[in-house]
Amino acid sequence: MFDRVYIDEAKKRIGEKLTIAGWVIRTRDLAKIKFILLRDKSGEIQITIKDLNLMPSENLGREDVVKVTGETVQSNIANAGVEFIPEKIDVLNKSKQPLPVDITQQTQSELETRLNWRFLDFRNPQTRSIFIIQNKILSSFREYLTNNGYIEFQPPCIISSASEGGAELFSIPYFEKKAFLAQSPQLYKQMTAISFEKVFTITPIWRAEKFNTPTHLNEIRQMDIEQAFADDETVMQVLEKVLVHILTEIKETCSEELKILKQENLEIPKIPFRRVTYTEAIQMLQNIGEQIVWGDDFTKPQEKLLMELVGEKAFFLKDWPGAQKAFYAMPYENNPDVVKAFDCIYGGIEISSGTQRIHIPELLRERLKFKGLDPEDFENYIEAFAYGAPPHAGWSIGLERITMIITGMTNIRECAMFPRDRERLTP
Ligand code: AMO
Repeated sequence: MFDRVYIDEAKKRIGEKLTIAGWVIRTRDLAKIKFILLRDKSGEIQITIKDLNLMPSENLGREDVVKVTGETVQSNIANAGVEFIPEKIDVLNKSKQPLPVDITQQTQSELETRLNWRFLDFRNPQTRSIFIIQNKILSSFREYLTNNGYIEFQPPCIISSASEGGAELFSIPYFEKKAFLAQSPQLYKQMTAISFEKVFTITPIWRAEKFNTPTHLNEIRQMDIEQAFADDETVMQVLEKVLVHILTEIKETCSEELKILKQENLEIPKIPFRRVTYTEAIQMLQNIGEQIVWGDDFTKPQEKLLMELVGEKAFFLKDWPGAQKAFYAMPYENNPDVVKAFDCIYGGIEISSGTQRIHIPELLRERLKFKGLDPEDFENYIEAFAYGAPPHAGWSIGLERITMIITGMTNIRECAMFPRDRERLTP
């Protein structure tokens, strides 16, 4: 068994014989004394070597992996107030030198280089902080929904038809048939919600969008809910609570990481978030001279402008033109051009969107045709609503987008461990 204690624990257990292990951050040589700064997942400690016979025969370099047995002592000189005095130093593995990326916080390598060497970049405190926060986003999302009666479901990732519009699908050969990578768990969450009532999932999805932007990837993780006996307003209220829960958890448990990322002033938006209708938003933009007409989608800069005009970090944009939203969005009875759909804008970008769904088979067929899709391709899904499907609604949060805003990143690639974009398939 590999017996060792983490550095943060070793720092507290003064005077005990212990073994620690980790990576060499740097070494320093004085005439009769040597220092190794050692890092593991819990922290850093200075190892002070007064008996030079203990030094490994080969010089130690950055990121060499070592195991050290010795004891922690109080120190007036070391920054942390303690240092580790070794009895034995074993080199477990050497690292090639020089390192291809700088993993200290002093100088940052180019993003492309860091992504090429992602496993090393994970040792950079800023990158680590992004993914520790992302982990918290996921666990607090799951925790909130589980505690509030939602069941986690597992959608398939290989599907036979589009759900969000045909243009963005990756197709794959599937024995004698053609299949696609899921672009959303949409159809499956509806089919589970009309029986389980409250469901959620965290799942990868793929979009074959050709453009390269700071807010788009071709593979993302979506955090979705779907709820029966619900309309758009019901699930907007769930979204507000989920977002506030996630932010509160991060504020309480990730203060160190927020500090490293200079986001310690993370605000928790007040519930209820403001609801701005699509029509009001168009008027706001037109009033300041933006070129936009009713029916257009907002550009990313216009989403940012709207945030300034609305004056809130988080708000909803609701009641969209049907042409802008997917075929399954429920139209208003008295105004079928407008659908019960919403986006949540947070930190100036769309982090989530949702709708009340159409639960009436005939209306669904009609809307599919209106969107230029063939109802025949969706028969299996449409049939699900012919056997007592309650009104239902749901939404999806893009994991990488919400991570961007919370961690203050301007490029979404920073927020995917192994991003997939138009150019990048490795690592
Ligand atoms: P939508 O297509 O708006 O809706 O996606 C929901 C959320 O997923 C994220 N997202 C993306 N993030 C990065 N790169 C992309 N290419 C990308 N595409 C989407 C965004 C977006 O808000 N089924 C519906 C949701 C629903 O109605 O329940 C859907 O997928 O954060």
